Amino acid sequence: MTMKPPMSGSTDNEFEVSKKKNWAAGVPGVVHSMQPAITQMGFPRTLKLMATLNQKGGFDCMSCAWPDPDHRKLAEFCENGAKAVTWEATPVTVPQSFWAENSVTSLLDKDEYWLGMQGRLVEPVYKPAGEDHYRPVSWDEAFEIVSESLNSLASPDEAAFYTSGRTSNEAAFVYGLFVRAFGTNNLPDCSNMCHESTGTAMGETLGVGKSTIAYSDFEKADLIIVMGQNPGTNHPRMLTALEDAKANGCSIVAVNPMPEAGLQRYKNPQKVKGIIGKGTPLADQFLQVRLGGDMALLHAVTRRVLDAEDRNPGTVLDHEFLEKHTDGLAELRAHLADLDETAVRDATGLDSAEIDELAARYIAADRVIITWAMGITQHTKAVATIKEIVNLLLLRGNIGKPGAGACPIRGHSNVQGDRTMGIWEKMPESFLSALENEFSFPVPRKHGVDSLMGIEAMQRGEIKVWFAVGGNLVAAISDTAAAEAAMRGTQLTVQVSTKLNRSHVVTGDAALILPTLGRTEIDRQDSGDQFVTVEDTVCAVHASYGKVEPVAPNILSEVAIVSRVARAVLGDRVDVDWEGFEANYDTIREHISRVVPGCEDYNRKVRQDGGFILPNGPRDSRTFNTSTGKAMITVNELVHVERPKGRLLLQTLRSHDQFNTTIYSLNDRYRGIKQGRNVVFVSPLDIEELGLHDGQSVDIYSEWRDEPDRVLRKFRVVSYPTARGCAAAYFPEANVLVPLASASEASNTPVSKAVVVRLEPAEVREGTPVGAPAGAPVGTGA
Ligand SMILES: Nc1nc2c(c(=O)[nH]1)N[C@H]1C(S)=C(S)[C@@H](COP(=O)(O)OP(=O)(O)OC[C@H]3O[C@@H](n4cnc5c(=O)[nH]c(N)nc54)[C@H](O)[C@@H]3O)O[C@H]1N2
Ligand SMILES: Nc1nc2c(c(=O)[nH]1)N[C@H]1C(S)=C(S)[C@@H](COP(=O)(O)OP(=O)(O)OC[C@H]3O[C@@H](n4cnc5c(=O)[nH]c(N)nc54)[C@H](O)[C@@H]3O)O[C@H]1N2
Ligand SMILES: [Mo]
Repeated sequence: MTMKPPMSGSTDNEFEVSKKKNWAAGVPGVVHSMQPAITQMGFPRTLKLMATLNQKGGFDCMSCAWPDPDHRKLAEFCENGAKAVTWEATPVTVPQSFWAENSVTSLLDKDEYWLGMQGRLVEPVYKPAGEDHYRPVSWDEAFEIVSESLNSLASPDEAAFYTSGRTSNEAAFVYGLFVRAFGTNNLPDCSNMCHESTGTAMGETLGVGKSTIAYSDFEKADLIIVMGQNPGTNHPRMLTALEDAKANGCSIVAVNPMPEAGLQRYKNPQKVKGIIGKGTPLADQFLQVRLGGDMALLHAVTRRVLDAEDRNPGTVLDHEFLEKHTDGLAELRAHLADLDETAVRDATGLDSAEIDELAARYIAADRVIITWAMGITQHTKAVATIKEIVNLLLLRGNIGKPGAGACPIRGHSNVQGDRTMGIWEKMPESFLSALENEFSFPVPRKHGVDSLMGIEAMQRGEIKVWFAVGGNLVAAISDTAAAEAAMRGTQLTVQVSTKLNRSHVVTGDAALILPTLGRTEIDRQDSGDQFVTVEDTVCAVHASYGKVEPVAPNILSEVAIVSRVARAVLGDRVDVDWEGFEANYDTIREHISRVVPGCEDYNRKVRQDGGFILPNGPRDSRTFNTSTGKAMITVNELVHVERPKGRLLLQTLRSHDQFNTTIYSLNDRYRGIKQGRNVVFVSPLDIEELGLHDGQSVDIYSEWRDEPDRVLRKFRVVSYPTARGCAAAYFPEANVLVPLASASEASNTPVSKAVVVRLEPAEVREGTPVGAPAGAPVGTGA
């Protein structure tokens, strides 16, 4: 079906800024969530999908990795889940004529919103080297092109194979297998830009890079600290868990430079009281920390906990736990003895009384959960900061007991499962040797490239073929201009996708787009309808069944595409039954059960009601698979993010109406923004100090070492109650400003939450493109 796609583009005259909202969900949430679905998809298709979203026998919502509660209610979905479903299950498709009508060059002027709105991709298309148009090709031709290109490389390491976190466990396992059979560990993924810092910090200190709690722990907690996360927008169903916890007497603390709507007040759309009442005030304490100030805050709280123990020995710390299960307390104590409170105040912007209050809450609570997301992971000192979260939890034995633990909240709905299945450029030896035993081919051991290293390798001409299962790397990674130039230097780019995005129009010499089924759709194979499996942020694995007819007949599942690519590329080089994988996903799961730890008897366990929970040493038995066999309390040097005079620190974040690089609308309801995304949120005090005014048009320059400034032009200043010295703008537009070389220590994650910027009144230069590098020639207006 082809329908006229909606028009795109933010027009300045439609732009509106109103008072920010301090509550989330409630009636407007549900109305907003249903409305686009009804307009675009037609009522019956929408209702059918909404009714099976996250239900037993239904499909897993692909909007985020939030877990399902044990007792699911009907309508266990959120506004943003509904948007994701609508976006994927739209009946609008890209017509065949589109490719002849639109050159790749002409598509470069279109924004992500417009590209996505063209509808679902329904046939493989190919852009030969030297040409400016894609044209439809058969699947066999497409696989032949991939095979020729990969097999002509001098080394398998000249290709990289990206994954975005929507890919199912089955597709991820087959993909990782194919890539290693081809001969490389070049398996970068979106996680490199997301929770990599979490995996690094928790892996080292606790021996597992994943949450140490189960869903049921939320309702048992006495205190939940939500750090650097905006659940009202990005994990809306978490608000229900927080509300339930609160009803059981739990206190909730939010640590964030922005007063985010859901954490202040929440109206539960699934409860009548929630709809008509004023909503539940969720956060009992809000610490408006400065960007990057969390490490200092954690040091200061930890120091207060240690001081309290010194004042009343034997009453504060969990000595039994510390002695039996941890190493490093004495070193931490010595290190924090001379904590500089002035440095803490500068870094956090908080006064001592606020920190005292948080420390008192922590000491008073027997069971504490700390959750975090991108506000913590995307900083230079992210890994060290997460280690400090672990330190604080360990002091009172808050790991491995009910209602307590470290809980990173993952982003993409199966980003965690993809890692479990082997999508990582540096999987441990235990996994690689298990794979080798199972399939009897030599599995490469040399570590591969991550996302940033992938771009840098392209810049050096070392990566010539870029193959991506999902995602939109050029828009998602830092320094858009540099990333795009690097991608253009490759020979071939291949994107396995549901919808058009920027990565389809910024290509290598030659380019392929391979359309794939979404999770909402029925996946028919030779042995019958298939289901796939996914893992949520608290390590629960369960099945997901597609529910609606595929949007077009010629689309293949991700498993089918990867299996056929593998057959075309590898021929009989390895003895793997790729055809069998495609025909029946149980055969893939058989291998998973023998290769992936914790997945024994996988086919049976995923068919159980609600699936199963993967084993987790710290959570289950206080077992720590670290270098010392104990949980490691670590010492991390306090580093203050420098903010030169007259500059601001800029974070790049999500609006309420986007999923990463996918833009659903140009609004950000909770923050009071309508019909525009080119905004920069600044505290009124900073606006005044900088001699600017609310509503003014500014150019945002980012400063990095001796590199020339990067600039985003004509952004509108929005006066907003964010922390002093801390500005915010939307990802992905603001990625232009993030220097490629600015990456978190030890995890190599782009530092997208603390970019040093300077705001200058916009130069009146008509037609200067938004996001152009400083000094760029005048081009087409945006
Ligand atoms: N609807 C929707 N859902 C999503 C996504 C989406 O785009 N749309 N994306 C998915 C993905 S992949 C991910 S990773 C998650 C992301 O989920 P979030 O991490 O919630 O996403 P961001 O919008 O980046 O918000 C970062 C939050 O951290 C705060 N913050 C920024 N810097 C700091 C800091 O230095 N300290 C502290 N304490 N706070 C800070 C910001 O003010 C903001 O509230 O959401 C997932 N779910
Ligand atoms: N400045 C800045 N940059 C950031 C961030 C930030 O906060 N600030 N956040 C980072 C984070 S946390 C993440 S996770 C990354 C995200 O990076 P990516 O995962 O690379 O980007 P997405 O926008 O999630 O990818 C969207 C595309 O995936 C495709 N897609 C959707 N569903 C499916 C499917 O079922 N199968 C397949 N094969 N394709 C599908 C569609 O074509 C869609 O256009 O961005 C990172 N970049
Ligand atoms: Mo993410």
